[in-house]
Amino acid sequence: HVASPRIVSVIGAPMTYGQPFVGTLSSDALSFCLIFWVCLQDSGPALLREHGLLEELAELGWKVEDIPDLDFATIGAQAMQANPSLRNNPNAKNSIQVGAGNKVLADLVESKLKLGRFPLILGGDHSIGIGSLAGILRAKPETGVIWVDAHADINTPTVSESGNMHGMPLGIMMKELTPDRRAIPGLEWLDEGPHPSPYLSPDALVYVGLRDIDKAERRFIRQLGIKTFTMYDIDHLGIGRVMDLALEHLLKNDPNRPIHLSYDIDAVDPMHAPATGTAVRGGLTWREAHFVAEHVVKSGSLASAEIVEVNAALSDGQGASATVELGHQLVNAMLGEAML
Ligand code: 6HN
Ligand code: MN
Ligand code: MN
Ligand code: MN
Repeated sequence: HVASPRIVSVIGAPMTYGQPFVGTLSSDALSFCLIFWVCLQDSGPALLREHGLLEELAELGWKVEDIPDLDFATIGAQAMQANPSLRNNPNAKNSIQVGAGNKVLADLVESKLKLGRFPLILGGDHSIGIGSLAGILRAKPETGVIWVDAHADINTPTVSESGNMHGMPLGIMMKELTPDRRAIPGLEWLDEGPHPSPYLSPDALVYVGLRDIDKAERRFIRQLGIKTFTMYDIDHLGIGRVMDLALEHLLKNDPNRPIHLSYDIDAVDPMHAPATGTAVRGGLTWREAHFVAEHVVKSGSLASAEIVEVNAALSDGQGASATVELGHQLVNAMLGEAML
C-alpha cells in the first residue's frame, strides 16, 4: 500500500550502562575512543549510520529525519552529580544513568509518534527498551510488542542474577512484576508528573527466538501467560507459521493495532552476529532473522522499531563488521526493503 512519504525519525541511543562491559573495551575500541570520544558511548548507532543507511531509507521512499545521538555519557554524569548518595546498587547496576537516559529517550519517542512519525531507535543495550516502551505507550497505549531476542529481558532488580538492567526492561514495564517503579533509583519519572508512563500488559507482548531464559523469568512467563515462540517452536513450526501466529495474537481483536518491534541482534545466531554482549548459540539464520522483520512490515501494523545490542567493541574487526552489516540489513528490512 502506497501512501504519501512517511517520515522516519532516526534516534541514536548508544546506551551502555545497562550491560556489564561499561569501560571494558578491546584494544581497537580503546584506541578509537581515546582518539575520538568518551568510552561510555557505544559506537552502534554511528556504525549503523555509516555506509549510507539514511540514504538507503530515503531510496525506500521514506523522508528521513536524522536526530543527533543522545549523549548518555553526559546525561548519566549529570544525574550522578545530582544523586551522589545513590551509587552502585548491585541489584540494578547504574540505574541512575540508565533511568536518566531513558527519560530523555521516552520524551523523544513520544513526541515523534505524536507527530505521526516512525521512530527508528538504534541502540545501545536493551535497557533502552524502558524508554522506548514508556514513550510508545504514552503516545499509543494500545501498542503490541514483538520482542525478538535470545533472552526474555523480564528480570526485575529483585530476581536478577546479574543486576544488569538490559535484562530487565520488560520486568520493569509490567505492573504485575514491578508494581512500584519509584522504588528503583533513577526510574521515578515513570510514575511521576502529569503524564505517567503506562505499563505493558503481558497480553500485549510476543517473544520470538528465546533460548536462554533465567529461572525466575521462566516462572514469570508461565504465570503471566506470555505468548512465547522459542527456538524450539521455530524449529518445529518454521518461522513463517511462528510469525503468522505472533501477529494473530497481537492483531486478533484490533487489526489496526500498532506494533513495536524490539529487535535484539543476539536473537540471530552468533555466526552472523558475534559482536554482542551475551551471544547464545543456536539462533536465527540470516534468512529467518530477515523474515521476522519483513513479515511484521508486511502486516502494515509496524509503527516503531529498535535494534539493540550491536556492540562492535566486543569482537574483533571482522566480527564487528559482520554484525554491523547484519544490523544494517535488518534495519532495511524493518523499513520495508522486501516490499514490492
Ligand atoms: N539482553 N538474562 C541475563 C541477565 O543478565 O539478566 C541476560 C540478559 C541479556 C539482555 O540481551 O538484552
Ligand atoms: Mn539478548
Ligand atoms: Mn542465562
Ligand atoms: Mn535483549
